[in-house]
Amino acid sequence: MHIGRTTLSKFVIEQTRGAHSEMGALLIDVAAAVKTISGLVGKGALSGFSGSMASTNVQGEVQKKLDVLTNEAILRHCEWGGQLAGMASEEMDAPYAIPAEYPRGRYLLIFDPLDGSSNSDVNVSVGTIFSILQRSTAGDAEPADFLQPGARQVAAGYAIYGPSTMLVLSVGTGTHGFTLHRESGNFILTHPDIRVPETTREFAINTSNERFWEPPVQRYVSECKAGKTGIREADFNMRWIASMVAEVHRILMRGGIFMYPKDNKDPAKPGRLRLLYEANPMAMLIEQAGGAASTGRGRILDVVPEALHQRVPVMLGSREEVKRLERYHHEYDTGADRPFASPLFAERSLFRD
Ligand code: AFP
Repeated sequence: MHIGRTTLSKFVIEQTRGAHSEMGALLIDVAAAVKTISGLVGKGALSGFSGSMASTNVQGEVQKKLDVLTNEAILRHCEWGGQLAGMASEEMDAPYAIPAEYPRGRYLLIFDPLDGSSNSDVNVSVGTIFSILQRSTAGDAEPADFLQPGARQVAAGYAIYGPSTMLVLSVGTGTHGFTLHRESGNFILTHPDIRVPETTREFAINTSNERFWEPPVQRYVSECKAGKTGIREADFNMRWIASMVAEVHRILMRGGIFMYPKDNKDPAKPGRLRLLYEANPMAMLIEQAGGAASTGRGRILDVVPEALHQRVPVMLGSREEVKRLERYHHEYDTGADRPFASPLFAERSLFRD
């Protein structure tokens, strides 16, 4: 059925020839880890690994047994090959040093082994997200090596474990989707050169946080909800899966916008999603597919990280909608969205009176 079609291995070897040929081998190991995780997740309750651990991760979140197992799966599959200088993950406080017995390379692998894991017990799609950066030389990575803006990523991708398992990847030459052919164990290129439609009538946000959002986000969402009779003059649809991988996948397939904005629910957290292993890889995939990814006040890929587990506001998807949100933030920051409240207007009114 798939004989003669492009496999992931063939694709990455062809796409990374030359300067990044070692990265091809690393991506094949990442794909092997993804297949292991797909098998584990696909067993559901039969795996015996549902439920939580007694431990919490560095973010203070309760770890699922699957969070820990999937983290181990990626470490074991990727540590031995000699391409890596170090790894970092949502589930580990500090970067992981490559064991002494293995050779070192110049790449850095950063990942969220099971995003949306709180959904795994209810049989909703979950995913693995990864980002690859590089150092100038091979050797053991320092923590500071990981703190590079997302624009320097040499590859990014995610796997989605849904009715089918897919791996969606960019090595800087577009965004491409591969579907796991379970019988042969091969990922087959089924979605070459994915493009995000420029316009959309579908938005995704957790509206239970509405009262904590900043005014520009409240403005945007209320305009979408106002539908045909509002200023957008169109009815919008809303989706919320609470699994970022599934939301981004839907946007890559049919357009839309996903928002996890800054809110004041917990002032210590400027957004929920993590920059290095959630926002940056998804931003690269979306941009490579012709979409846009912003904090509301600038391109996500230009944010200079200050900490490994740093959080960031995320607004990504169809370009026109992301640009509209950026404009609303700008108008809010400059006061242009409320001229009647500006000191200049007050002065003018006084003068008129
Ligand atoms: P978990 O991996 O802890 O389940 O978190 C997933 C996630 O960070 C992201 O995938 C979702 O967009 C977001 O949480 C959903 O969170 P809420 O629906 O609770 O706001």
